[in-house]
Amino acid sequence: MGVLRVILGDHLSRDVAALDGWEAGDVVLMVEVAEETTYVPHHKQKIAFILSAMRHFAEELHGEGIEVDYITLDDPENSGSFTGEIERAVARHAPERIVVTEPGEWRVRAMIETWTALTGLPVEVREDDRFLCSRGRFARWAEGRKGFRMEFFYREMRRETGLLMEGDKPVGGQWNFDADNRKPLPRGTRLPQRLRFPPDAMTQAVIELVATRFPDNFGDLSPFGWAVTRADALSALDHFIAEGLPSFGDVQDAMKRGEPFLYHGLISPYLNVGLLTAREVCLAAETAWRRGAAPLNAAEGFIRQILGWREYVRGIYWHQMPGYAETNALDATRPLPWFYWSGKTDMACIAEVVGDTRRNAYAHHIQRLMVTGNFALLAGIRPAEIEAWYLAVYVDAFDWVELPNVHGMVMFADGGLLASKPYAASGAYIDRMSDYCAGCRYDPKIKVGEGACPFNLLYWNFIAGNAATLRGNPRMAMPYRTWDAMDAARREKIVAEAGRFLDGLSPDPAGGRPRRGQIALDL
Ligand code: FAD
Ligand code: DLZ
Ligand code: SF4
Repeated sequence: MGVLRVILGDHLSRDVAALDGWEAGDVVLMVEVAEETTYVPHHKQKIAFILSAMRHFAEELHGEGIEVDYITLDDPENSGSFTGEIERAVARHAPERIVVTEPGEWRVRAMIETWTALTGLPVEVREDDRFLCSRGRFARWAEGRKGFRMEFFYREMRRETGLLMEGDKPVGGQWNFDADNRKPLPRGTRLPQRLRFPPDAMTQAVIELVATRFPDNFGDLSPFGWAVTRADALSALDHFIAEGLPSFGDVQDAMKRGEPFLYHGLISPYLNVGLLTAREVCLAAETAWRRGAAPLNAAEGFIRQILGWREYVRGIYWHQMPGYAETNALDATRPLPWFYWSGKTDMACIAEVVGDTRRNAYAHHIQRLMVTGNFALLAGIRPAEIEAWYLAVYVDAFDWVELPNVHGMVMFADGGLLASKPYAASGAYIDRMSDYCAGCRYDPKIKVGEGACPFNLLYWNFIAGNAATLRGNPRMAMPYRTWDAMDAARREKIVAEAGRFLDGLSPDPAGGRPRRGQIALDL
């Protein structure tokens, strides 16, 4: 035969590089493998989403007359790994060479590098040109810089793509409208009903497979409403542009009990597996603004997330890996508290975000950053443990995007490469941006003593405990001035109470540590 074209679970785009130049006689290989479904204990919906999207994509290719060799997870001959399946496929098809698009993760890239020695065949790894910034382009931007600030990267990307530009000037005269995008949700706001996609027979079969194979994994499997085809993902995008985008900007950072989606796009899983492209999503938002269907602060805020943050974190990942994951600038070593899995805590904000995550395999950016993330930072959770949690629980989680967000943005474990200061906040932030505190046993206005919000205690304890590393950071001058001005007895009390609170955090209420892949929920 001709070429063995390998399509991984996040390569589900018809124009993915590995399919370029397809000819009759070539075979596309797609494999569901235990190694991928268990490298972290993924949320049940995440496994179902990826496997179902893979099966639908294979069916579409087949419909075009492309030969697809598709190995299911329950195939008795399945070796359980990408590498094992390459070896078996080479034996079955005797190809003259192997073509694959570069994978999204360092871990898989290292595997692919063994394939030539294993099979004796040339392996062509093609650039993933679905991203707007190539790895080479990012490396050129990063060269010689000490700190990588997203805002400067973003401006270059705006210039290069022409998105929201008038000549060489940003439309509206400003690059960034963030200052307009920090409002809490006004009372009585009527939020749009979100589009959900009832499982078809193929998805239903995958749901049953996941229920049988992964009964103890975190998260609800039903109701499952994610799109698993490009056509449905495009409908989800259209729906968001019409119903969500116009209000996306103003309340982008707001949080509300019982409203996990607000005006967010809910498109990250589709972008990340390839059902939608970054370019078409950005163009859809720009077109909505040009038609007058969305204000500029909304369109710019949304485009910045994709053209800016998404491309930037991917650039950081490939530029810094593999050493990036190993740093621990704040020497954080505490084990992950069990309530990240169970949701059982008196902190109403954490209980709400973990509950949303369990039900939907989704939480929006500020929930991830300022609730579960902020807590992990303030409590000094070991970066690798909180990273494994984020990689497991979200339907959109892939190492290249999860790691910089958690390691850099949340945990400051890279010492400030990605963020100029830690995103540390006390309870006042959560109180301002959400209605969570109204239903909480703690009070965000109490700083120390009976009823004090743990985020208040932990915030100052974090400031005190990390003074050696953070005091010299000019952006941290204000909190250190406030801390220094506090009377000594109060400072001592805060540190003592925070210490008692932290000592009470349990990594596993049942005693013993949870086994990877066996996260039994106790709700
Ligand atoms: P919207 O709010 O509608 O934003 C639109 C799009 O912008 C998203 O779909 C996403 O593609 C992109 N985007 C927004 N923020 C970021 C960002 N910080 N980094 C990269 N892309 C961004 N996103 C993932 O796709 N996978 C992850 O594993 C992931 N882990 C995260 C972990 C933490 C701790 C934090 C703070 C953020 C993480 N993000 C991750 C980014 C962001 O939270 C999600 O992309 C977003 O919540 C997805 O929902 P949405 O499509 O409704 O996003
Ligand atoms: C995340 C995931 C899961 C759960 N299962 C599979 C799978 O069975 N087969 C597959 O090709 N991909 C899967 N994926 C996505 C891969 O982990 C993803 O392609 C890599 O992260 C790319 O580096
Ligand atoms: Fe969270 Fe503190 Fe508010 Fe409770 S009072 S919901 S712990 S921020």
